[in-house]
Amino acid sequence: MSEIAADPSHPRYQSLLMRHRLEEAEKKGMLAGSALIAHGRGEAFDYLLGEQTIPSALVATRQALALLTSAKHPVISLNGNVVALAGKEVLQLANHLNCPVEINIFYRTPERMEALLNHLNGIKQQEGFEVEILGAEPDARIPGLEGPRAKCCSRGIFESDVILVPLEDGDRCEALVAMGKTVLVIDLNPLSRTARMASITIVDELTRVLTNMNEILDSEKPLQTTTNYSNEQIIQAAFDHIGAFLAS
Ligand code: PTJ
Repeated sequence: MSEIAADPSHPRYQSLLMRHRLEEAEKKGMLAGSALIAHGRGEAFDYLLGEQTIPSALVATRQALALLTSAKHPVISLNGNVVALAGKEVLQLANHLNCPVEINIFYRTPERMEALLNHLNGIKQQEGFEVEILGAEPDARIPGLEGPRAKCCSRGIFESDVILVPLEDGDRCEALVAMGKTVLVIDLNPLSRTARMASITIVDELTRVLTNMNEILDSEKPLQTTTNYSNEQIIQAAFDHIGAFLAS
């Protein structure tokens, strides 16, 4: 790691650390070719949000957690960026929730799957997490999607009722909603089709959301879902925040 990225007092520490994690993951063959572009788009939106968890995102985070803790078959879907940026935090969350994770990547190759599985299994062993890691042997398909990105596991994504899919693409989000699932997404871009399609959209940065979720699970139980929850209002609150930032 560069000297700057290793210094937590540096104002850009968090951002540099995330970039460093992606660089390392790229060397291990974990990432899609467009992973860094996707990250850059996320960074641009995070800048507009003030690189912080805005109040509406925290409301969405709590609602998502309440749905995950009351689900029959919760699952967390993982792509290359999520494993690279927050492999430990996401396994910690799955360990808390006692649910499986499933590696389900858009640009699927055997080499990437192996690199991602190795990385996650290493963290699991090191941290002593008891989490089932699915994805290596898909035996089902997400209806309405073409090609390798439709592949999934029956015991994971296919049979889940509530699914957390950080950094999802719009098509797949739509297909999962069409399967009748409650789809929880994390996306810094409130304009994305994913953000608009999902049941719950958390407009916040991935690692902040996972840290918040783990802290909430450590300190508050049980969580209650809000009955009059509106995803549209939550997304509007993110637009309002960005608008106020740009006007200031
Ligand atoms: O590993 P794969 O093959 O499944 O591919 C993963 C990527 C992310 C490359 C792929 O799904 C992709 O191209 O995604 P998109 O369509 O670019 O969407 C990524 C979305 O995530 C964008 O709307 C970004 O704003 C957002 N984003 C990027 N980094 C973060 C983020 N949101 C929250 N936290 C981040 N760290």
